[in-house]
Amino acid sequence: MTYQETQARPEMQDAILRHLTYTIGKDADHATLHDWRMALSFAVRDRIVDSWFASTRAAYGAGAKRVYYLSMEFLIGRLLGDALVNLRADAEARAAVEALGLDFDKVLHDEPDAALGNGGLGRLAACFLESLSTLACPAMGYGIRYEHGLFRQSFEGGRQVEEAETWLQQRHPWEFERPEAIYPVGFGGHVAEREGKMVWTPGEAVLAEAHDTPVVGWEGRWTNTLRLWGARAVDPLDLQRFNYGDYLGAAAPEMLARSISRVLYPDDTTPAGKELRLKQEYFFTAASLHDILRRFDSEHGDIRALPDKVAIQLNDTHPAIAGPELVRLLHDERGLPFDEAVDLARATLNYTNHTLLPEALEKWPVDLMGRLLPRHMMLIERIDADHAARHPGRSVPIVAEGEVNMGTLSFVMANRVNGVSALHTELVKETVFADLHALHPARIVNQTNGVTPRRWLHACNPRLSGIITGAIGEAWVGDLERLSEFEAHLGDAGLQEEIAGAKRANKVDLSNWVAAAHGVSLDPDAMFDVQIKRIHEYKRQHLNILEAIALWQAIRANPGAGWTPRVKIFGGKAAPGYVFAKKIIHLINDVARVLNADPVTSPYLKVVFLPNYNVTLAERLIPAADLSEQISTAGKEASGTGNMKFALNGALTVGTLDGANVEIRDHVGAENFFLFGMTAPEVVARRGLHDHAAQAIAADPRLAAALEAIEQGAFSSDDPGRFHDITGNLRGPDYFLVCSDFSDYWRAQRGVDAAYRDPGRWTRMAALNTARSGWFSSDRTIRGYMADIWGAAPVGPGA
Ligand code: 26V
Repeated sequence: MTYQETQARPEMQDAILRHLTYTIGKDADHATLHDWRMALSFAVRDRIVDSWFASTRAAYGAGAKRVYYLSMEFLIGRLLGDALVNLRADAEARAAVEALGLDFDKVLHDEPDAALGNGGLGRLAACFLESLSTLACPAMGYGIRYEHGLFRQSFEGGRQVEEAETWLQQRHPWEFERPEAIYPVGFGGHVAEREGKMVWTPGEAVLAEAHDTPVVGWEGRWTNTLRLWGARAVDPLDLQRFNYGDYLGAAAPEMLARSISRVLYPDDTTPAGKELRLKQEYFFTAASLHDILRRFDSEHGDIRALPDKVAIQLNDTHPAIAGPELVRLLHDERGLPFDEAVDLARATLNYTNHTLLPEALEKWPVDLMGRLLPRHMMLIERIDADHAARHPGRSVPIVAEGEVNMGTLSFVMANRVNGVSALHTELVKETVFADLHALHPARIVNQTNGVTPRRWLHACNPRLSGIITGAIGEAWVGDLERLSEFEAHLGDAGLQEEIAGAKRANKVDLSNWVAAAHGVSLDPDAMFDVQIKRIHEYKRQHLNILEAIALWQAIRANPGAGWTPRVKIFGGKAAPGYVFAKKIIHLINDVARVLNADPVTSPYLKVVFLPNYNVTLAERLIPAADLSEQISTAGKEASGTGNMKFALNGALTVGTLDGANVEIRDHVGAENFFLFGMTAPEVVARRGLHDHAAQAIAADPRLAAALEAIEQGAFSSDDPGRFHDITGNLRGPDYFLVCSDFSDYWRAQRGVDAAYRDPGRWTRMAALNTARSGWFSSDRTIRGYMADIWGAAPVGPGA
């Protein structure tokens, strides 16, 4: 008899102690915080496994269609708190941990933040996994088990410093190694024709080894798998070299192979290391497809049924090699005719576009592709010729000017292509894929992004969550559109006071943490104005800091004018090779130092740049924010997802008509959103004016004075020329139209000030943002993918 059959399920406390003793091998008297966190994690994991097995059995039993989400990035953050909330075991765990004499929050905060992604694209993948489980859609995420996630950021003299991230140096309690799921992945070599068939003989191979992490949905009813591949050498040790005493050389094959899953690329702005990036892409795509076909074969007979049973989503072009790889598997290895292989692959694959920025659209040199993946290069050319033959004279080449355009390849090989907000999808149709859209007018669809309300409201903001549940019951957590019921309660003055009190308490918590962790004191009664996201010119953190400088100058000129106290909080990382973005960070830090030391202005205006922005920091900041900065140049931000998290947590947005801001404003009401700036078509027209920046500066003395202050070294007296790159750019090309949008941004911000001075009005607007943001749940997004793209249905018991 098993342990479970002979005993009633042990209480949480017993389970923690059992794991502390038998899994960790420590007794309670000598256990460290880390030991306790591990023991709690294993106790929680046990409960997830039950749901996991039941889900796997149900999916097999139903012969259900599976969804496979292929993504280079999964920005999952910490898992313990999230798992406890979804299992509805957080109160029980808190009581158990406290009964053992420990601080529950300290135990949760001991977990490293798994940063296997750069930003929005990776976090979206993590929210999607959680929603797929919540909706009981049989699904699997596939990615890479990076040993080092996104770099750790600190500041030295205001400059960004990068250090390797080390989340896997400790044992990772959530994953299960799967030594039986191991596949060789080949590179290089040659292709030869044998008996009328093309045979690829790779010159080298590595092994892809699976590591599975269960992803539990709301209320633990369904659990899917995140399968991450680690790279290993086929022959880990060169024994001959070892025996000759060449110990380093003997370990070389293993080192080389492992380098494939060693680090997450922090955006490849430099050509260096490009080859390794392409290897990473093929490595995880090939292993995933192999695994998917193996599972398909074990359940179904005829490979022609593949699109009925399998839907594969390519998260951006990073796994675009899936097109030729699937054709290779079906045609070369399984003997299907080429045309049929292409049609089957296309019926199975779908592609999501996440950016229109030309520098972010992947293109691979033909010689690199041909050297690393010779058979795939041949197939890409054949797919290209086949597409051209099907559309004589109108085709768009996949291979052009010595490069493989991965966006075109993805489009040609996809059943559906989607954008991530209504505006972005229209721009995808009109710009990058205009010609392909004309050939395939039904292929592009929109799926506006969403965020999981479990992590991004219920778990991170328990005060507001409790108030909502008190008013409308708790069904909203699993069905966010029901938040609209909250609106009917907002006339209640008592409830408004509670909402304001919760925000204030969240701000006190944040202020205490900032004081303790970073030694900066913040006034919780000041407006908390927050911009957190990757640092990029199009996101325009420099517009925000220019406004701070202009405001500082205005306060200095007239300190008694009744200014609205404000704290500007920044967070975000710059790609290590992105020099301009790093300058923006340095400028913000230099401005912060001067402004915060100014006794006249600092009661009204402070600036802080919190280092090492990650999922965990977002969970602290978003519930405490009053104002959400969404100020990208219109047409450049594909969607944004932080914008949704802020609105849901009752922050008001100051923003442009870009990405999902447009839809947020439609939902929350124009009167509850601070709009400014040019529209996407106005941006394009304005760029046509050769001196647009000079005109804008000449028309706005505040902007002119702010630029001059930077140029005169007001924030860098030791090096007045430090920011000439930034001011020179703004006075010259100013491609992202910072100067042209400045005056309207200033106007909108003074409107924000006036609204904040009326606390009743502010709280009502904030609460309406929460009540009307239910549509931005990733559950709604995933339902859209299931219906319009995957043709997938939920399966019991969670259905
Ligand atoms: C990648 C790169 C790489 C090369 C250098 C410049 C650069 C700039 C941006 C990117 C972003 C790649 C894709 C991405 O993360 N897009 C984000 O996807 C989110 C989820 O759909 C969306 O909310 C964001 O608006 C979008 O920027």
